[in-house]
Amino acid sequence: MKKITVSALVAALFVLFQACSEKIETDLTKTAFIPKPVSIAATGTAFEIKKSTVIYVQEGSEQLLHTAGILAAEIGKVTGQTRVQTVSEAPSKGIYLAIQENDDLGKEGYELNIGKKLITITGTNAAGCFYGVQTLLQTLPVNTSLEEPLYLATGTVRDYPEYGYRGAMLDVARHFFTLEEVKQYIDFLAMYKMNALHLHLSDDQGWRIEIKSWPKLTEIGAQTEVGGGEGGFYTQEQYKELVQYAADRQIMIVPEIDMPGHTNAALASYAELNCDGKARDLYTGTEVGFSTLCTDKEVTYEFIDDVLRELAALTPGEYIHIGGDESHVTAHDDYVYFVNRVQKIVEKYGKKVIGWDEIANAELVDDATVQFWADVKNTTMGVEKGAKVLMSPAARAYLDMQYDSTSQYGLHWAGYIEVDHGYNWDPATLVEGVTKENIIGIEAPLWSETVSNIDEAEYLVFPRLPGYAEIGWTAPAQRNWDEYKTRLAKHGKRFEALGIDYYKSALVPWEE
Ligand code: NGO
Repeated sequence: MKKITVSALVAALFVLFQACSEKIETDLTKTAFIPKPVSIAATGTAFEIKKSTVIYVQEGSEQLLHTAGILAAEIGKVTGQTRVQTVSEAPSKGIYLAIQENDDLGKEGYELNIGKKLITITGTNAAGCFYGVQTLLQTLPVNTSLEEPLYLATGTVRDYPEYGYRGAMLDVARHFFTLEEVKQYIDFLAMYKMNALHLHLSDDQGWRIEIKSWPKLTEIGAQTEVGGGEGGFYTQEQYKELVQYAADRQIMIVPEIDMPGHTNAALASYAELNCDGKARDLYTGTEVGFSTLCTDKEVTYEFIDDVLRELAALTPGEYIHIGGDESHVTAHDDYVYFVNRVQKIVEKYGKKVIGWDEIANAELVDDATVQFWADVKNTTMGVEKGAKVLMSPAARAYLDMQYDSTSQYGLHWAGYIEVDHGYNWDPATLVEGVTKENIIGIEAPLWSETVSNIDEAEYLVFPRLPGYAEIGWTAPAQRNWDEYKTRLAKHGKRFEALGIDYYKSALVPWEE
């Protein structure tokens, strides 16, 4: 009888084990990536992640180190611990993150190469590397235990986004969300390669950011919220912490001060901002369109100058959002005069203007962006005036719209948005006269009249958010609902593992 060596036996057992174990997936193309990458090529073997697997980082980039830290924390959950080390040259095994110029991949692109011994993630910049890491994380099985060996299918993903702005909004004014809750929201965006978080920081019901030169905004204006709860605000120190937390995940925060309407909280805090010089009462209802700053008082512009100066100093990102929606009690000419002046203040502090589509009624400064939410005429007028467009059509992309009439939370003034309806549209063809060249990207806003904390918000955010992320990232020709829903179905387990209270839409074949 032929002698069987120990190593041959081990090899045979390994093959047997591989064949028997459903855990080992060697076909990378079967991974349910969201957003869908530009290209995936499988090589049919597997990389084993062990406790000893080291994450190597090309030396010289703080941002890469942060990204490696985030990757190590995630892999550490399945291996117990994972070490990060900077190196000056590519290693021969382990996981390696590096920045490498690659004209084919554009500014945020990356290549993820999973070999049998070495996983390499190269991004054209730090953002690209971060996205490559997110893709790698989606290849990790959900719910693995520390005892089981962990294999990843090998192959190459090459990838880059369709749009440069891929965002979501959180309304922290109608209901206040704590720092921890906003960080959780940021984590959701990061998982799906979104890169902008628009914070709606002020509205009739609350002012949520400390402004040192106008302290009563928070002493008075932050003290309540919809329904009469206690409200809250971010100190400038806390806000900086959020900005940094987001930046570590390649997300820019776009702060919004909504004006001249949606300003009751400010009008309650300072009597002089009202035309009649009388402070308003705090407001905890959900009506819109009843408040306005006094557009012909100089103090109004001194106020805005101070607010925007302090806000710009807290904002490394390029944009400041000036709101401008639903100013129903501001006369048209006053509105135009006001928006013209406020845009100049934003420019003075070195930032680009974004506003809801109504701002197109003003003369727009260069580089202004109009956020389409409701009015096609405003939006096309904005384009004619040379503005860019951010696509947030309420009837498609509002995260606060209900799924159907049985939805627990949400509104339905713009209709119901089931998961397929939220996914099945193309920003570049939705509005006649607004084409890809005009569009900076897409943003899904979550207004918070009906949700008061992150757990309630999760029901509206998931499972629609990944779909908006994919619309922003993946070319329309590569997207189709029937295929997408099978990938989304596999993310249900991920949501559960993260404790996300998602809406289990009957349209998605969720995996048990
Ligand atoms: C509108 C309104 C908001 C509401 C939201 C609710 C815009 C831009 N202004 O969208 O104040 O909260 O609808 O869906």
